[in-house]
Amino acid sequence: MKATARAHTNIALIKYWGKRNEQLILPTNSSLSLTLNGFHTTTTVEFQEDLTEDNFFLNDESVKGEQYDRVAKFLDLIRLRTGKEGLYASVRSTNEVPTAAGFASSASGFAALAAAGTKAAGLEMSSQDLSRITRQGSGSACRSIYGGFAEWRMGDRPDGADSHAIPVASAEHWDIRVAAVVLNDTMKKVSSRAGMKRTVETSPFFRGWIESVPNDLKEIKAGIAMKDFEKVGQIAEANCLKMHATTLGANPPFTYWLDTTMTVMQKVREMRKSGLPVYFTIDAGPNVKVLYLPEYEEKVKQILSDIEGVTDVRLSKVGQGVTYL
Ligand code: 2P0
Repeated sequence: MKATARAHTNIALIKYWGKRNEQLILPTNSSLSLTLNGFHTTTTVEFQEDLTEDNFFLNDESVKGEQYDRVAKFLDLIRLRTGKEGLYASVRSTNEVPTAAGFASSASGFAALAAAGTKAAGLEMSSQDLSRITRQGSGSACRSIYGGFAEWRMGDRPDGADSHAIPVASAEHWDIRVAAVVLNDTMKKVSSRAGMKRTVETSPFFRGWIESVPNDLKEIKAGIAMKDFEKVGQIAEANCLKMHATTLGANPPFTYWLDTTMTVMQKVREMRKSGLPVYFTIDAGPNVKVLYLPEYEEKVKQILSDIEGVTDVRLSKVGQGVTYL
């Protein structure tokens, strides 16, 4: 009745941006990510007969409100499978995903919760089953079940049975690195959930986004197989720009970028011009992630740290999938 699991966050090279079913969390496009070893969540779930409701502690603090509701709702999915509907759980999570680094801790959070929760409930699950149920906690989390490079296949079934991640290449396949460039950020955020909803419903550019993803995905997978860094970087950077372009067409329009976001993007382009192979990608926030090869680590870190408005640069390698402790 008790289990502990650890999961790492991931960074999408081909973005998940848009839902076709909000209830089941079914996406409008397939996506592809890199699991990162630097940032993880460890979660223990224990189902206990004497509890009258679920409780959730994050870094030793009791969590209530929306975050608690999402966890309890996810545990309902597990209870539905086991038929033990009055059996509540104690959930204890430790997050080693600095929120300031602009990584969604929901990816590692829901992957760890799903792994620990299903195991504690005695459910036998394949990685694919686990990815499928994790998806219903948070979409991007379904990719964190796997290490290395993972693709979330959107599927086409209305019930979501074919919408889950699959492994594309292991962490050992290719040592590429990610620098998370943290900015001095005071912007009020549009959550990714709200942002993608507004974009799907109102942006005329959304159609162009959807139409362009299948080719990006096909090309980036070829690039990963060949370990062609320029190809992978170019596609990832262009795919990120297309995703962000959709938000400018939304009603009301919005952007996740700050002036310093664009300063970092420009610096990355300059580094490329001077012969350093580096590419950027950006999620639903202002921080920039820079892809680079290990031999350039010192130089890349130095240049990025020197940019005005950059408060921290966190480095990460490719990481492993879910593990049980
Ligand atoms: C991604 N993002 O592929 C994209 C890129 C943000 C930009 O997945 O509503 O937190 O829980 O399914 O997974 C963020 O969306 O959204 C996200 P829900 P999630 O990583």
